[in-house]
Amino acid sequence: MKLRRKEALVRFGVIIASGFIISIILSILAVPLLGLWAPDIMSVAASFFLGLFTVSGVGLLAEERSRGGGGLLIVFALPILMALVDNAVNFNAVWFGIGCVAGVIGAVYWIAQNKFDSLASTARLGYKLFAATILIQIIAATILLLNTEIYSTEPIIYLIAAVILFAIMTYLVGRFVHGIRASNVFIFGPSNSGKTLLMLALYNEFVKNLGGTANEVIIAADEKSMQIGDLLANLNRGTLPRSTRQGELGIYVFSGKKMGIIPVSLTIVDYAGEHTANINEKEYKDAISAICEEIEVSEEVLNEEIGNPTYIKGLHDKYRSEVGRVLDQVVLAYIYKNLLTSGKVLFLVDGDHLTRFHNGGSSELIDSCGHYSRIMKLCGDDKMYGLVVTKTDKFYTLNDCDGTLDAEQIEQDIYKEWFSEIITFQEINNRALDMPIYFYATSAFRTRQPITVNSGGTGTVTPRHIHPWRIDEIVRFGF
Ligand SMILES: Nc1nc2c(ncn2[C@@H]2O[C@H](COP(=O)(O)OP(=O)(O)OP(=O)(O)O)[C@@H](O)[C@H]2O)c(=O)[nH]1
Ligand SMILES: [Mg+2]
Repeated sequence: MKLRRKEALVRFGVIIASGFIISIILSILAVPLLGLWAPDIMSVAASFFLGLFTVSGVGLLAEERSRGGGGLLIVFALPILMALVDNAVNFNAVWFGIGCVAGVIGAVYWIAQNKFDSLASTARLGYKLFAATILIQIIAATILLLNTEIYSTEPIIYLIAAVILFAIMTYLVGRFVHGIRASNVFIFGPSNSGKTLLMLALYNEFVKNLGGTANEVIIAADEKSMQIGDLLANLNRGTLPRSTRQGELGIYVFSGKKMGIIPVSLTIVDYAGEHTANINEKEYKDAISAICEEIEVSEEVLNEEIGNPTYIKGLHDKYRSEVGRVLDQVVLAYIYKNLLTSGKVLFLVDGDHLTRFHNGGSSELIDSCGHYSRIMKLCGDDKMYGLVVTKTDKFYTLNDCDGTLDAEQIEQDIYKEWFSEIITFQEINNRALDMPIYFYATSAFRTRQPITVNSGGTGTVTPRHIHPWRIDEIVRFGF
């Protein structure tokens, strides 16, 4: 479920309405002035940029995070377009058409690459150049008027009003026309939060439904035991994945194609040890310096490449023992970099905290949500976030719930019963007005089964397969 869906919708409605009203007033104010001074070159430029940003705005509707901005540009463009066409001023149909075609080419290219950030930049640039063209014309027309007519303050008042309206609209465009690099999803979770099993469940979905393939980068004494094939085979034999040990790192990158063409990828990192508390720029820089001291590589290169699993693999192959000595720093730098560059981030919340809520679990939740809220601030509001409660089968009977409605009801219940008391979660909830934040409950084992864990960390479990619940929703969040 989406946090604060209704309030965000109302806010979105107000912004769209503002864009529409600004556009109507601007049309009324500007059209008479534009009629006074509109040399061909200005009409050509204005028509081209109008076509470009309108069509780019339509393209932005294709992705949730950019939909509001796309809507804003469209409702702003329509009244002005109609006023220009109606009054036959400043409108060149051919160049408007060329602008639209350029917009279509840009939109198709960026959407196919899943780079809505680039599409949003094109749309913002198109809008700004259009606004600049119109403003230049209005200023020139005002100067003309002041020179030819008996002194009158009217054109100056029109000009000031137009400047103020464009300033407000430019602020709205800067604030709300955004897109994300939607193809990258990064999953981040502390120890024992259910990363390995969630990874296997997602692998299942990816291979079955998205024509997916996996790329694994594993750094461990026994690399084979962390490979997906091995983990699944062991599960099939009744052995749960063992806990990831200190000095081990698994990066699993799943790539697939949405609707057969749009590239999508998802990265999940499995590692031991806690990194939630020290995700910040200072720790990142310290980690980069520490790695450079151990391995002969320049800080610039490392800074550029540390988020790339293939680079880490190459580094590990070349400097095996050195990487081993600074593995913690490599993991931290890798996580930090991916949090910043991914379009979507999922934070795992260990469902075990809910099963022992009054027995220390609530403190753990306050702590995790506090860190996640801080990381959201660090990563910015240009992304989509999700909070994923794992192991839901441990505190809910899931067998009967197949429908989405039932599942959403369970999420609502969990939200109300446990999270409404967590003050740091409330902070995340407050952030949900500025950026889309989702709240999910998932399970790797829909059918609740006794899991016995022996002292070695491995155990036997009756279900020998991942039987996912709400994992498809996580995939839907990503793509
Ligand atoms: N009942 C139930 N148990 C789960 C689920 N997911 C994980 N677990 C259990 O939670 C423990 C941790 O799961 P992992 O998937 O290994 O979690 P992790 O985050 O990779 O843990 P580390 O590698 O130790 O950091 C194991 O004992 C799992 O059996 C789930 O959906 N349902
Ligand atoms: Mg693990």
